[in-house]
Amino acid sequence: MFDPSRRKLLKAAALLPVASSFARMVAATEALARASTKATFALQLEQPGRVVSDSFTGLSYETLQLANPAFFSADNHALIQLFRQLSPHGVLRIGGNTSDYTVWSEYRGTLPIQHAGKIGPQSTFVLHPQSLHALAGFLRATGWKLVFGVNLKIGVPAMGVELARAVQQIVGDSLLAIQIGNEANNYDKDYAAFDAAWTPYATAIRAAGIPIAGPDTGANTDWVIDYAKRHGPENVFLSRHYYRDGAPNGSIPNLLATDTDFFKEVEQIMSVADAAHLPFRLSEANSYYSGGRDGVSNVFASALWGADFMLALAQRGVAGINFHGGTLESVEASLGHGVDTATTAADLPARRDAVTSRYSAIAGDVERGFQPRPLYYGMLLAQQFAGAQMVSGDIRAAGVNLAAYAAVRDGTVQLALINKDAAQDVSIAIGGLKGLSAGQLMRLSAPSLDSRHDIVMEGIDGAPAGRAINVDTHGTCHVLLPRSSAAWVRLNRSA
Ligand code: BDP
Repeated sequence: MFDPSRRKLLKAAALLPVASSFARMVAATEALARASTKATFALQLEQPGRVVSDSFTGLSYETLQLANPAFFSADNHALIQLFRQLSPHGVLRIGGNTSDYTVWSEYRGTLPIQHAGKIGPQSTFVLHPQSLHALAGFLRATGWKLVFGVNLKIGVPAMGVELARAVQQIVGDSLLAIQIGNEANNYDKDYAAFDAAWTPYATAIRAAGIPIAGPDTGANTDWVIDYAKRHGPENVFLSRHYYRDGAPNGSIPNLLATDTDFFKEVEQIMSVADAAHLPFRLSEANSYYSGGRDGVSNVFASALWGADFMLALAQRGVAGINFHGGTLESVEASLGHGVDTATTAADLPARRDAVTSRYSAIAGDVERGFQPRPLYYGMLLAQQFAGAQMVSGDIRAAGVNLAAYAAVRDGTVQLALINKDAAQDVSIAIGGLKGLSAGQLMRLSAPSLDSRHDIVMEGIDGAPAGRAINVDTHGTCHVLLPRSSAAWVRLNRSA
């Protein structure tokens, strides 16, 4: 017979483990709060800053990636999905060392033989129209714009113009700009030599009604400034590259320490770019050159770095960043290395990793499919700021390696809190939020800083939706941020 008291008992018993795990969770949170270092982030909502470009997020690939027309193609649904999830208005840059060793299959003029240096591509790559047609389909399917680099190093402007024309005809409105040469500061003797080689290309490409950008230098700010002064108005944006250092010097602590000197250079460029009313992009960037550092560039630390780095740039008014990556084969060829991607890895994620360059934000290839790398999640966090207006805030973090950013959009306030400290949990009091009530907090976390997989960004990808968060009557809200983790917060205006 049905016994209601027995049913109640059973129900209560069933809830016991839940209750005790809830109690454990509360106790753990309280313990964390007691043990954590206190920090404050005081917002000045009345001091709005830069508006973050809608097309802030970007990726960069070697021209050699186009060797397989099935890679950037309207049929590569898995890659299209990952691009679209990353940004509805992103920028794909095609270039790198292999762009300066690319010849256009349709060019009928004579070409000099390009000699290979010690580092860099060891042979030329013949680009066929089929790859550009496929790329056009990929761009239409993703909604992304294209920045495309032509070969300056070979010194044949006529071929550069023909290729630029073909790109424009084939991809149409998806073309944002043509760049001429990749890191010419690594092969031209000085700025004057570069300018002399570059000018015939630029003149002819512009005469054909095709937009250009540049100078796409490596780690060189002076050339960007010289170029802006001489050619600023001819360009749709200014560009240079960034890598923290070479792969042999890479480490997690190095990556997570702020590169203050570089931001000074960014500020220098921005003052010139602003005066010329020109956007400035890091058209190619990543953690460590020479293809990235295994165990650093491809682990969770790179997500925290990527989010912080992007937002530090956005705060300074930089218009965008293209993280370099792609298959291991394409990137290693850009450095003059052949690769053997045969792998014995049993599982698919590891096999995809094995065929991918170490710093790439997306792993995989046409054969094995694609998956996000940790860096991808950091980019997703920063992408939440696209189109928003940054606001100033004062961080007091008592020795914790903490980064914090705020922005406003349609009356809502959003925050990115990034605890890059591997040793300290932090309890942050965010002040200056009068007029705001409640919102949502979404965490970005992983089992550890060196996790290659199992990254969770709440609010996306079937992950938990995040949790409610409140602003108190003093206009303060409190966030507990465990070491090596980040959070994104969105707060609404009080009704
Ligand atoms: C940049 C090059 C790119 C390389 C990268 C690297 O433009 O082609 O793949 O360095 O060294 O300088 O990882």
